[in-house]
Formats: sequence, structure tokens, C-alpha cells
Amino acid sequence: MVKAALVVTHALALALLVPGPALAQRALAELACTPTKTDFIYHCVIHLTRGGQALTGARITVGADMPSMPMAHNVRPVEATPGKIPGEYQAMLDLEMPGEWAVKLRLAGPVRDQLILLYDFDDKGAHPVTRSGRPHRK
Ligand SMILES: [Cu+2]
Repeated sequence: MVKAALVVTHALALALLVPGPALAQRALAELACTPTKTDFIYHCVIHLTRGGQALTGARITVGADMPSMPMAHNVRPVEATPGKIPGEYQAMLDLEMPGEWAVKLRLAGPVRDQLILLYDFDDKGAHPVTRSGRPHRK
């Protein structure tokens, strides 16, 4: 009896260690934003991939929040439209101030998922925020 219980435990541990297909196939997104002539309105291109392939046909709702200022902003989520190349989508983000924003992508269609992208927005565009909290410049 003891041995059987051990075997079961071992199988369970393995199941937990091996990522399931859903996890391995998570969508990844990158943002490239350029400021427009209007203050804090950015034109953003979202590059969406899954398993290294361009993810096409997704419906993306884009929202934004400032982690450092909870409840301070109320940015209305917008629908992204397909961009020029497969896996590309574009949206205008009307942010209320520069700084660090958590851009929230809600995906529907072939993949249902939610992605949070931390980006620092300034007068040149948007840069991904690294774990150290400092914006990453290319
Ligand atoms: Cu703010």
C-alpha cells in the first residue's frame, strides 16, 4: 500500500513539473509605440506570437493602468485592428500622462488570454520595463 501511494505521488509531481500545452502555447506580445501630435496619445503596434509563430486573427482589447497610481486613471479600453503584417495589430492609446503603464491585452478569437505588458511611456515612445524597475533602452 505504501509503495502504491508513493507511485501516485511521483506521477503527480511529474504532471506538475511538465507544462501543459496551454501553458507552452501562451501568446507573447511586444509593443512599439510612437507619440502622436496630441499629448499622451500614442499609436501602438502590437506584435503577437504564439510558439514563435505570428498569431493572426486575434481580437485584442487594449486597456491601460498605472500601477503606481491605482484608481487614478480610467483609460477606456480600445479594440486593436489588424496591422500590415501577420501577427501585427494596431491601436491608439490615449494615456493621461507619461510614465510607467501596465498595458492590458485581452485576447479573444483563436486564443483567449490576458497579457499585462509593463512599459514606460515618454515623449519618444514606449520602452519595456525590466524587473529592476528601470526602463530598458535599445
Ligand atoms: Cu498617472
